[in-house]
Amino acid sequence: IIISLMSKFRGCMLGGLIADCLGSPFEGEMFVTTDSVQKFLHKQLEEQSEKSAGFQILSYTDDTAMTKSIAQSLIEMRKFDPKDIAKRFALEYNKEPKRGYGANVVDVFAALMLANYESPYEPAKRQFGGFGSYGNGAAMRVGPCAMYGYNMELNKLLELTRDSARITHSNVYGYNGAILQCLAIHQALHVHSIIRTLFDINVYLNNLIEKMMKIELDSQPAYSMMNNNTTTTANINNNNNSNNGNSNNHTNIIINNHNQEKKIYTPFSDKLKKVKEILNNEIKGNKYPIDKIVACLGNDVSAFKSVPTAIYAALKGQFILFDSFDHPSPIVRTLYHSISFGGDTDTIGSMACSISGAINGIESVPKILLKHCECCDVMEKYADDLFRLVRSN
Ligand code: 8NA
Ligand code: MG
Ligand code: MG
Ligand code: MG
Repeated sequence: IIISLMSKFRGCMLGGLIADCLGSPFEGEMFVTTDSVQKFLHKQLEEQSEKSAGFQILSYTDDTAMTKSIAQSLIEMRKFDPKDIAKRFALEYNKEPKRGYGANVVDVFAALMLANYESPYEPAKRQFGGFGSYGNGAAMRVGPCAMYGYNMELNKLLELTRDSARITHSNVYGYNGAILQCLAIHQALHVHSIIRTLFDINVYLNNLIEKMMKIELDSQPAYSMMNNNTTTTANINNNNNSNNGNSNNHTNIIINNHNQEKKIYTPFSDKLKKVKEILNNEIKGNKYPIDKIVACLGNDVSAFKSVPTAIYAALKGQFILFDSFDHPSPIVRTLYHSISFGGDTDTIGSMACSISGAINGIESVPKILLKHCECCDVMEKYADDLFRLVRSN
């Protein structure tokens, strides 16, 4: 099966939307039972008329609100314009503040507005005592950058993505998380057929690990500054679950030729290697309980503990495994896995399903799920506009 690029753009955009809308009723719940997720999804998948009593239309949240702003800006400006994006973020927030934004990012919007969007990277740098936010708020909105950058040279795409992130997230964990999510979507858009074997998974992940390693090696000064600060490091490293073995240790120590110890930080690449190890074991039939996966990969609002989790959910959803939701569509299985982790369900789901949608195209998104979501026509239009923009360049 060959999936058209337009279908992949739509799948990416609408995959992100459905998981934001359907994931948000579970957002913030630490323990979600698979029973409750199954029941909820079965109800949403039931064929029923939109006019029937009790038909639920679910609202989108900040994930989609910010994705819309980036898409609109790229489409209207026909280039990446950080001031224009900053302005759209702030105006969108002022228009509809109750979309579930992160607790601290809203201060950035106020400061951007106050400075009339001059120096759009400055307010974000002042967050968290100058360390900047490492939340997943830049990663969750990166889909339009991956689509817009479909034909871009890799370095240009990385720069654009980093800058799109830095408007609100100046911490290296925040913007590198956004870069990883962008690369995951970008690769998914470039995959020519569906992912269905362990071999496909390993090719995809090896590619991602190779790119991420190079990026992280270039991020050493920023990583070591973060990791030498005890208070911020404690937040990044501590997992809520204590039985996570050595997953806190994401430093590799090397000895240089002067016999000095030098720490090399490759946190996201290391997490991707874990994702690969778990998936390889699972596809071969070994079982991992959900709490163990959560302890290892994370499920919270930080980019470090949600972007690799989303990539894992997206790839796992390509298979029907013993613990899969019994549904023929990979995007529905991806959504099921994402919500089952609990925590930041809408954002992990939104990131995971935009990857899955970019692999499998819009045909993999059940129409009935779209009907349950606010704003799906607009999102489809943005996908088409971005597609035309990429084709015309
Ligand atoms: P953000 O920049 O406010 O970051 C989110 C949170 O992460 C902050 O409020 C802090 O608690 C923490 N944080 C980030 N950086 C640091 C740091 N350097 N030091 C200490 N703590 C830090 O907002 P964002 O845009 O990154 O947030 C995105 C998430 O918030 C999304 O998941 C979105 O859906 C939303 N949200 C999540 C929840 C949830 O449970 N799970 C609830 C409401 C809203
Ligand atoms: Mg959301
Ligand atoms: Mg949200
Ligand atoms: Mg969220």
